[in-house]
Amino acid sequence: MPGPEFTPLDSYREYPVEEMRRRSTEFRDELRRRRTVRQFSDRPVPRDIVEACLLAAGTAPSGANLQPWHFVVISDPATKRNIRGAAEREEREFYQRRAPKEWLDALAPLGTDESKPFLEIAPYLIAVFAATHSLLPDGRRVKNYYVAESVGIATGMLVAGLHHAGLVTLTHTPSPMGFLSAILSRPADERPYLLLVTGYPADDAVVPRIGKKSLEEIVTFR
Ligand code: IYR
Repeated sequence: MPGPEFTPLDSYREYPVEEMRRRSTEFRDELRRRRTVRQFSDRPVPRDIVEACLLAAGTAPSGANLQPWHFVVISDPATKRNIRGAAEREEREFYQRRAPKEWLDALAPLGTDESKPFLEIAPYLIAVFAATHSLLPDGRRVKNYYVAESVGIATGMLVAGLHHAGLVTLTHTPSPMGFLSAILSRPADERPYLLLVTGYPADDAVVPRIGKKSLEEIVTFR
């Protein structure tokens, strides 16, 4: 096993406190403008923009730096149609049979239902997979650690990056989503984590009137 190798931390930048204050509030306000959108335009998005956002997501911290994520970027119309068909089959089951009343009550303010036309309309569907194992450069297959945490952080960074670039996303979690592994031919040690619908919003897109919790509600200082 090779020992650790270190290099100076030359990427770090310290800012004067006033500049830190400005940067933190600007970032807060930028993220506060982000909304989950369910009505997409079919306008194409240059692939290099999505690639830059994926590279940003790939900088996320991960257990033992094993980077247990894989992103499948789907723009092929036939694959999108397959995914929509499979997702709507699961969602119909969910809304008409599987979901307990309590869950449907929690979803009511969002106005969601089993119809998922955006899966065909949006230019990109980014299927995020979480890998239970990694293949090292030397060919060894090792177990990944803190997979859900690592992939969750990377996905959050991807959502923030796409928003920052000027796109909108929908974090879609058809349940169960095993069909994504089959349609996208992913190996058994990769679990579908979520489907990130990505593109421009439709001109007439609307969003539910819902809010975020206050600082007092989400934070305790002690
Ligand atoms: N997967 C379903 C239901 C759904 C569940 C939750 I929790 C949401 O925040 C939103 C939707 C759907 O996509 O409609």
